[in-house]
Amino acid sequence: MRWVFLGFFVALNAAAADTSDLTKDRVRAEFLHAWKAYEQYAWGHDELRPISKTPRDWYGESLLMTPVDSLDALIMMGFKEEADKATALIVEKLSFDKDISVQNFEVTIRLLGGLLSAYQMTGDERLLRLADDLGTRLLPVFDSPTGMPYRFVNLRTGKTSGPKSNPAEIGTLILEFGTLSKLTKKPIYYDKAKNALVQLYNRRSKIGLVGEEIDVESGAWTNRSSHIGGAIDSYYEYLLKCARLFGDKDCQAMWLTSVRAVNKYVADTAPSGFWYGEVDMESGKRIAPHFGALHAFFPAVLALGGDMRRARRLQDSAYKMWTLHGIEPEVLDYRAMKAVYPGYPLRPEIIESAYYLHHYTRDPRYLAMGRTFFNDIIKYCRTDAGYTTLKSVVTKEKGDLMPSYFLTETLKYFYLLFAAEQRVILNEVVFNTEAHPLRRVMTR
Ligand code: DMJ
Repeated sequence: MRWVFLGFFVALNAAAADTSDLTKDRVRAEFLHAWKAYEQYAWGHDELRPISKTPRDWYGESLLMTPVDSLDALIMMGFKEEADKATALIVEKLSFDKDISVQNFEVTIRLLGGLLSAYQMTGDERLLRLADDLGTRLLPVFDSPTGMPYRFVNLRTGKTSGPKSNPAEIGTLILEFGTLSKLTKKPIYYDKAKNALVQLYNRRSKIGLVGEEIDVESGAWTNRSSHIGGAIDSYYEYLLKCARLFGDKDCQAMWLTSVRAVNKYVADTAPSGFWYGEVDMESGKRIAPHFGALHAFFPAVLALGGDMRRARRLQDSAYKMWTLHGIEPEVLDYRAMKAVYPGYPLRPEIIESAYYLHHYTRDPRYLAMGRTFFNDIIKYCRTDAGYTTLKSVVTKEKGDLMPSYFLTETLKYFYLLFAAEQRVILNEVVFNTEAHPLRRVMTR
């Protein structure tokens, strides 16, 4: 197995040494600009607030969100010195023995995912030990009457809270917990996450849809709104990716049934284009013509699933959403073509979709889209200390946060889109929902 890691690592670094592509170099330069700002103003903390130049910790104490989330991107882009420094910080300072109640979903996709991908790239056992410790501390979330996870768990005491959850938080765990299982040879991680996924799927409506909120104790839906946006999005992504990463046939069957229902009831055609809106999960009746920055992951997933026709059409619509104000809003009314929630928290999904579509079609239009996204983000979100969110894409008023996913997702997908020699990576890994590349673990 070792040669797989090393081959991967060498290929990535050889690729990073090639500086012939100007745009790729611009991405690297902007990544370094953001990373250096984190180093200068927030080192050792979760995230940077770039306007006030102050750190932000999610739970009072730092879990090193930005360094752990960014480590594989640093390695991938060839920033060896920075990667070594981040690794030293993580290994010396990161402890999960903390009396804090954390959100299982975010910690799984950012920290567990980041530790596992960095471990697979480097073979550094200390990262796997941290991942295993974290996984053990998160396991109590699954101790609900249905087996679907609670939203929060205290890392020290194991006390859980938050029974009202949603498909994204319940169904976006199998890639990380599954990989941890394969690497540690502890089946419990895979089994618990898979059971949660199946329990959720089994509660789909007669027409095959899921809602936006479910009680993990009673198993009853508490919000019947069905869509592909926040609170549901990555549940669909993980059904497909679980099949791809683990060859899990149940996941493949659940994905096919689910995407069929989504295409039948949630997809919508308006004068402005092809979209996916909001419907009632039981009747399929339309609730709202809303699509936003989070929904924009779906062209990538459709393309990964082989549905290039819908993927292309939806990406064209998402591009219209972006160009309406020169940067995308969090939520758009696609019939009125008006921003419903006008913020832009530096989200990556539309860039991720351009990357997948370019990978599968080689159509230069997706490179052109990528250039537009990149230039607009530089224009409106760059500060002298990294990048910041926008409170409104209409007024372009700035917020004060550089979320950890900006480095590991938004900039990584730009890099992958423009670094031609990196494109092969999509045939070799499965990206978790936080853009951490995971490799299939070969077991005898
Ligand atoms: C990331 O943490 C992940 O992509 C997640 O699936 C959705 N939200 C952010 C990025 O927008």
